[in-house]
Amino acid sequence: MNKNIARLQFITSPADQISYQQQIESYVLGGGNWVQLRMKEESVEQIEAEARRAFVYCMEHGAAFILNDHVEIAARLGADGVHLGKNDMKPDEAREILGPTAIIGGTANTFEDIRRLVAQGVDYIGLGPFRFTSTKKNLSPVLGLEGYQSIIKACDEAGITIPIVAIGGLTPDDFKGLFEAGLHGVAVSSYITNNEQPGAVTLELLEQIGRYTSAGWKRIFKK
Ligand code: TZP
Ligand code: MG
Repeated sequence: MNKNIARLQFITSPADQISYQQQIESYVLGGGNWVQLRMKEESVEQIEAEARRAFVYCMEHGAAFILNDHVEIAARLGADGVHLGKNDMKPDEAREILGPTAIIGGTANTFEDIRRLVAQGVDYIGLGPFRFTSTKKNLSPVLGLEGYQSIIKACDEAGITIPIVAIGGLTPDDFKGLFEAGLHGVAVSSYITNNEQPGAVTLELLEQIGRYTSAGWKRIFKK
């Protein structure tokens, strides 16, 4: 099954100046096609209402809609998928509920995490954090570029080819090193939400990523 895992994934975060829905609309209108709705402080009812609105918008605009944590809500809506951390429902259990076509992502901080998640049937991995970020509480140890390089090397040696997406305090200056290290993509929250023009900055990020992921660049880089 070909599940298209985007190279620029947007993750919502609470911000004074811009609602979740406005964040999503700006990112999608800026060209983005992968939204993860992440709401940590709100009630389940609020999350479901927000998710319903966001999912409809994403569907109408051709973007994948991934819900953080809440498998039951994702199942009720028919969302494209879920993203699960260590303390959430296990991916194989989520698969039972959501079925084979759903996209299931998992959070990893180590190579061992990746191995476990692959065995549980996830479709992509969010590996991080790259650096400190206040967007997430209870942050795992920071990996830095060297951390990514050694984990990707271990994956290569183990024959693990699952798409891995970097996350945590990312800015476009980090992208070149991460794509050179073999990351499939990047997940960004505050760099987009805190920007005065979240749509325009999304387009810039996509442009930057295109430079590092086009076939031509890969050929040149591999030499
Ligand atoms: N998981 C690891 S870091 C992080 C999550 C959800 C937050 C990413 O947000 P930001 O603002 O891009 O650091
Ligand atoms: Mg979670």
